[in-house]
Amino acid sequence: MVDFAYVIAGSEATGGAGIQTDLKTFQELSAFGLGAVTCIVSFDPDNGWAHRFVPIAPDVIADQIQAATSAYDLDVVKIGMLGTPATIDVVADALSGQTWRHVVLDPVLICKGQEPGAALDTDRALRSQILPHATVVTPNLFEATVLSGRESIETVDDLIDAARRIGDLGPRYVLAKGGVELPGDDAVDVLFDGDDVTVLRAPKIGGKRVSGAGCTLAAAVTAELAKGASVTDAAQRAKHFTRDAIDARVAGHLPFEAARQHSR
Ligand code: PXL
Repeated sequence: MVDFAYVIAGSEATGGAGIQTDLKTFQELSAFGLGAVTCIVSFDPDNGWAHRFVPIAPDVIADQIQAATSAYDLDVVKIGMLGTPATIDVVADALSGQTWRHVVLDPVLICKGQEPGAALDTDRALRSQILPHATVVTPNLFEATVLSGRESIETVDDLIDAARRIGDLGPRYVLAKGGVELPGDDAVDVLFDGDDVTVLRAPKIGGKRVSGAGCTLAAAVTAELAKGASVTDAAQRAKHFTRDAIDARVAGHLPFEAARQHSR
C-alpha cells in the first residue's frame, strides 16, 4: 500500500517553510508526497527580507488539484498557506468535491514579518469556508488568539480554553501550539478532541521562533495520518519530529533560522 500525503500550500523560495517543508517532511516520514502550489513567497533581501507575495491564478490551482486527485485516490490532505479569498474559494470547492479521511489545516494567517492587518479578510474566509472541512487544525499562538476570539493567551489554561473555543467552530481535533512565545520552560501544545485535552510538552530549544516549525508539525501529523496513525499518536510523533527539526535548524543570511527535517 502506498501512503499518499497531499498538500495544498504556498512556496517559500528559501526552502524554510511552505510546501518545500511539507514535501521534505513527507519524504522523511516515508509518505508519498505530492502537492498543489497556491502562492509564491519570495523574501526580499534588499528590503529587510520583506515578503513578496504572488498568488497563483485560481484556475491553475484548480488544475493542479484536478491532476493530483485524478491520478491517485487521495484521502489525507494538509492545507497550508492560502493567502487570498479567491484561493480559499477554489480550495473550499476542492475539499467539498470528494470525501477526505483527514483534512489537516495549518491556519496560516500571516507569515513572519507580515502585518497582522493583512490577515483580516483571509481570516474571515478561512473561518467560514475551510475550517468546517478540517478534521485537525493546528493554530499557533497568534492564530489561536484570532480564531478563538480571546484577547490574549498567556498560560496553558488559556491555550486550552482557546483550543476548546476553536473546536466549537467545527474541526474534530484542535492542536494548539504554545511555541516559544507562551511563557515557561517547555514548548507546550494542547490537543483537544472534542471532549478531552491532552497536553504535550517538550523543553524549549532556544527562545526564538524558527521558520518552518509550524509547517513541519502539521505536515508530520498529515504524514502519520496518511500512514494510518490515530490523531493522538500522529500529534505525539509530529511533536518529536518537529523538535528534532528545530534542533537541527539551519542558519543563513536570513534574520531567522529554518527547521531542518530529518528522520532519526
Ligand atoms: O510559516 C508560515 C508560512 C507558510 N507558507 C509559506 C510561507 C510561510 C512563512 O513565510 O512563506 C509559503
